[in-house]
Amino acid sequence: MPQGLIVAAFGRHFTLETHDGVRLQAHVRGKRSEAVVGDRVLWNTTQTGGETQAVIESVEPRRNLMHRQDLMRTKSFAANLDQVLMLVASQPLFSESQLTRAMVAAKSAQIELVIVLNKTDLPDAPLARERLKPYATMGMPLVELSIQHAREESLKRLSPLLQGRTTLLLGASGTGKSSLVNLLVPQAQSRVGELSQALQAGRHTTTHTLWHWLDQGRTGAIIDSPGFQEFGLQQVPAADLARHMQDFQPHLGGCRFSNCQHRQEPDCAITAAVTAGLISPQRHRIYLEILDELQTRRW
Ligand SMILES: Nc1nc2c(ncn2[C@@H]2O[C@H](COP(=O)(O)OP(=O)(O)OP(=O)(O)O)[C@@H](O)[C@H]2O)c(=O)[nH]1
Ligand SMILES: [Mg+2]
Ligand SMILES: [Zn+2]
Repeated sequence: MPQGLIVAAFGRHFTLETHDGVRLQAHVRGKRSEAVVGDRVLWNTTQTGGETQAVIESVEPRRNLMHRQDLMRTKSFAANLDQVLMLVASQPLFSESQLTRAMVAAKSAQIELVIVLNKTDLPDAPLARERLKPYATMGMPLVELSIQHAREESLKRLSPLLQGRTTLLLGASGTGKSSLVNLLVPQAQSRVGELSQALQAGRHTTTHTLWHWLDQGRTGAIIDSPGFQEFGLQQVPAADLARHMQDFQPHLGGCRFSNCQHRQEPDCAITAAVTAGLISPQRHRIYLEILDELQTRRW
């Protein structure tokens, strides 16, 4: 059976790319649609009403899967990734909770994450940089861009990061994910939203996850995804949350109780690190917010 790559997902319908780079519309056999963008699949053809159609027979084992799990549903972003670029913007000022959630999801899936601050041309950029300081301090890779106003410089910073790798773009609506795809792959012509409209109507310009090759040799790829608002982490066991917080890691193991939840327990190394200014109070607050969520899960 030939192998293919899933390059777009629309519910139960997919676009798959063959070895020769031909793109075909395909659907999955059976009721469950398990394939996601980035999946390698085995496929076949069937005849329906005189038409030849591609059918996905099975999904090859995944190297990793980036997904979020809300209380009611699981949303898979993409599979078999080398890294995630998490886009944040200065206007409207990004949510640190969303950033942290994406970081925890990537860490628990063992996928590297790079923070990209876009729209540094806007007046609120210094505010965004201030908010990102703890992330730089904890050693997160951080890239600053102005896709709209410094195209050449943005390209120069991005290209070495993306060559030969599969990268998922993640971020709230309007942060510039599709603008970034258009900068890198001009023939992609992804729809870019009018910011004011997109925000007022709560609309997402990009509605589907889409794979784009970066080079003729098909070695590097960038995956555009729709902006998210909610980012549930129900896939993460509550007891694992602290070790997925990069700035907590150096202090773990130092608490008096081995099952310390780092709330208000005596001799807690994490709250001590917050008091000592080694962990930002904001990060600790977000940790507690997520922990509460995970401990009230319904199953
Ligand atoms: N000022 C400024 N605006 C930018 C920059 N990059 C992108 N934009 C604008 O931001 C708006 C949203 O950009 P998109 O690329 O559609 O954002 P997106 O992340 O793909 O949004 P969704 O598809 O809804 O998730 C557009 O109006 C872009 O022109 C930038 O560097 N500076
Ligand atoms: Mg988009
Ligand atoms: Zn503790």
